Amino acid sequence: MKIFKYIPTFSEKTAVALGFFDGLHIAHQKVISLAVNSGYLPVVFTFSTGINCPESKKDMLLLNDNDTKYNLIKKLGAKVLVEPSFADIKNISAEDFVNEYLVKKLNAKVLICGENFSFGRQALGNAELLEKLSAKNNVQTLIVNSLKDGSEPISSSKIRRALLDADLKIVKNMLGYDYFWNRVVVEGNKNGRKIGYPTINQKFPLDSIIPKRGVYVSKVNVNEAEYMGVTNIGVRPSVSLVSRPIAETYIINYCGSELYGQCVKVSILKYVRGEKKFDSLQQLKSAIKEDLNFAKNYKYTKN
Ligand code: RBF
Ligand code: MG
Repeated sequence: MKIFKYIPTFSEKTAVALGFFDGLHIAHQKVISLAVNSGYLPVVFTFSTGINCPESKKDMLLLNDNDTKYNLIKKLGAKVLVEPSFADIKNISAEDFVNEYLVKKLNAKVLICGENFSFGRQALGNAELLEKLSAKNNVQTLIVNSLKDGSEPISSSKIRRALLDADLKIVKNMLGYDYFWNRVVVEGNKNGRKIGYPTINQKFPLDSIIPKRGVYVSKVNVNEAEYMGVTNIGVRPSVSLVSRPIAETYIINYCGSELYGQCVKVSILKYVRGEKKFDSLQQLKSAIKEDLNFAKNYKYTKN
């Protein structure tokens, strides 16, 4: 998949899936798959945020790191990702966005978006206007209705809320996969070894959502291998308090080398308990032992 940080010009006809796509939930997957299966060059058009950010996305904590977002989009079969910064597109009128950028530059023959899609200056363009403007250019528009989990429409903000509540069943139903991160392993305080449970430590980026604090059964991918694990998301009140929660994962049956500096994928599967302040390392140790037993008995089902 080729990534452009600006809006390129294509001679090949394209199908363009439009959206912010945070979390890549099943409705996003459908939007992108329609582009992939269109017969045209499948392009995903999104934008990156920074200091310049749509009002609707201010203070929004993201579900995916950029790399993860790219990988998920790539796995769906997109061949091109166009990701200008929001600052570069925010002043384009809805008309120019469609006529000049999507139709002329990207050579779109099909446009696909979700029903809540908005675009153009002041986000005045919606799916209906997109359809109107593209019809004038003989371009087809496919508008994907929100999908439902039971009676609940699926949305990234509901997934965020469910993660804050550690309601992983909702999270998985909406995402279509277990929530995960794929982040570099950083050095910890090495206290885990002292109590017999060495962990890999991973930080949450400042713009990332942090799931509810506490202990989770997790699945860990190290290189090609997959392990079960127990992950604590927290500030370690019993040992050495940190100001911002980190994720510490003990990998069950792992006896490979140290993983510092490597990216490791950790998926959280099941919430076990909240983080507690223990009075002694001994108490912490036996709590972790119980967490481990819980994880070992946990029956992981793919769906
Ligand atoms: N630290 C706490 O202060 N309270 C906890 O309840 C707690 N639970 C944990 C559960 C698991 C499965 C793991 C791996 C760690 C937990 N920790 C907890 C963090 C622990 O203090 C930390 O991993 C070690 O001190 C090493 O930094
Ligand atoms: Mg550690």
